[in-house]
Amino acid sequence: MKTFIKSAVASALLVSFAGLPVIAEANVPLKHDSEYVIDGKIYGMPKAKIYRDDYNGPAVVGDYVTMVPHLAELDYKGNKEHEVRMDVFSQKVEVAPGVSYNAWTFGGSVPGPVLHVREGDRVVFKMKNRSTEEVVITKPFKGASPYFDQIAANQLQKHQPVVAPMPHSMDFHSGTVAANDKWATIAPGETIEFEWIANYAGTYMYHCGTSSVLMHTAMGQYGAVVVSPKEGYPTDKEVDQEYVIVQSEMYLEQMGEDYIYDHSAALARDPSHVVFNGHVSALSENPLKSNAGDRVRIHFLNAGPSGTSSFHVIGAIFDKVWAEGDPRNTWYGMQTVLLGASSSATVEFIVPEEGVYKLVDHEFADAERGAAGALYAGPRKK
Ligand SMILES: [Cu+2]
Repeated sequence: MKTFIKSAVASALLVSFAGLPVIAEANVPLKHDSEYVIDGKIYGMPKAKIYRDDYNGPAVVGDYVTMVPHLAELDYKGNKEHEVRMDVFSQKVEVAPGVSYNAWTFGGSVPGPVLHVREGDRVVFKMKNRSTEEVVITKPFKGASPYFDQIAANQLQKHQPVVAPMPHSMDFHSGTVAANDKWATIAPGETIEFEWIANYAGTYMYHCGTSSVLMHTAMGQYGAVVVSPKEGYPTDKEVDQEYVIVQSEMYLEQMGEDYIYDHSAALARDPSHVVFNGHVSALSENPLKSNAGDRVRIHFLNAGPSGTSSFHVIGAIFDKVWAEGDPRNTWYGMQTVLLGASSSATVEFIVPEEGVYKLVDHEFADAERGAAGALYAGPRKK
């Protein structure tokens, strides 16, 4: 309570002394002495902690952490504090039939888990570097996060534990902090813990920021955070389905029966595969579902690491597009959305009738490398 009053006072002072228009105060209480409020947003997070412990529990923890294309429902009002863990470790994953490689992962999948929060929420994040451990993720840890049940139900990537000792880090584009502190690299066996506030609505990339960033991201270390706007999107009441798609490039070369990462191909921007949600078949084996007349919302992130994406749904037009997922950035009537590496858009369209709607990167060299999927629409129900 005391800290909440501090936040309210900080805003009130700004209004009375600076003569500024009314500034919304922060909705989550200030928690640490280092914190302060500007324009209703909280800055000044305490220093990250790096330590060693013997944690060997679930590698992913969080009530609002899911596997793509799912997005957890925010079943609370206002703002809250989220405890989230995404450990880093290696897994052999399949990205196309017969094509597997030893990926570096957050939480065991490529892309990593989707985190859903509301603008203004606080995230208390922990990550252990478990790259020296064989971490099994196909054994769900019930209750740790919806992610495990979804992984158990969808093992297209055929995850198998692999040991690959390596320093790693976590860079959340959704956080506004000193990167040298919070996004610090940790050695195998170390855990990093830090906090950030979801100050800005949007769909954001997270990735490993350890050098070579090109290599660490191309090896599989990326995912999406969806920060839903405090007041929602204007169409919230009309949306029937909400999905997340993450596009990325793979740079793999065959080595005997296996595939390994090819850094010169990554530097030359010559991907072997371009994928939606980590596998050439992710959204064709398991298409998105809807019904005729539904309004579908997709949070689409182009993780790169280096390519662009021209996202298109064959047979539909995006009647609303929010660039970067910020509801102030509205575009209308778009056939494709062009996204650079780490850019996102939240798109919506009406499913015109029963049928199959292909989802593609309309840069067809990428679609032919795998960036394609489908949405199946059943009969109209309304
Ligand atoms: Cu890394």
